Amino acid sequence: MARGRFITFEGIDGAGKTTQIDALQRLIESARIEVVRTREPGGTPLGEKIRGLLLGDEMTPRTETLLFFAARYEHVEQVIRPALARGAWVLSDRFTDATYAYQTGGKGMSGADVEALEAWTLDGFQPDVTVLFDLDPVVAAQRRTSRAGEGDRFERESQAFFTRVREAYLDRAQRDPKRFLMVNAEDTPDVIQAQLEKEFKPWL
Ligand code: T5A
Repeated sequence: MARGRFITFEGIDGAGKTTQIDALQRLIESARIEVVRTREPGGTPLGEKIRGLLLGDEMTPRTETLLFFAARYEHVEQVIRPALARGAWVLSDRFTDATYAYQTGGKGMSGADVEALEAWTLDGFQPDVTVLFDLDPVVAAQRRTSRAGEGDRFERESQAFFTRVREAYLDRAQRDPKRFLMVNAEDTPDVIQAQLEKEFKPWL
């Protein structure tokens, strides 16, 4: 059986990923292909517990980075690799690029340290495609404030923080243009959905 595809979705908080992952999941399932829909932090019972800590508790950026990779290692070993091996497509709301964007770009952790953790835990394992939803942090903040509640620990960060995160994502995309698929997240949901359908339909 052919190995499945591993697609990740990235962007600053409120960029519109969830909306589009729903649509892409429907498209792939309509071709009778198994889809494993997952997210980071999270994706396993242990990872979901770590998610609760990461989104709720104050901690140093270094602890935060280690916890993201601890949850990710479980996720890759228990869920992602087995799903790909049986031919499923894995759609993950965030993966390692988020650590480079948020912990390195946003919080100033060393990129070399993150690279070392990535090499140790993932041994070169990477998504086949990463869809990057690029959005002005001002627009993203407006979208987030239209939702109920005060948001998690990350969503309460400043606009300057999200500007650095966005720049770090764009830098990663520029360094690896073959893997990244850019989406202008200011387009309407219909336009973005059509772009993703056009991109992925030939793969089905
Ligand atoms: N994190 C994560 C790290 O710091 N390091 C890491 O390594 C990892 C893996 C996760 C947090 O953890 C951080 C990053 C995050 O801060 P989360 O709750 O999973 O937290 O947060 P998000 O993944 O950002 O989820 P969000 O729900 O905030 O954002 P989405 O999914 O991008 O946005 P979505 O689809 O919910 O849409 C937001 C709003 O905009 C509207 C929607 O209806 C919704 O109201 N919308 C649009 N409006 C106009 N035009 C469009 N095209 C629209 N698309 C959606």
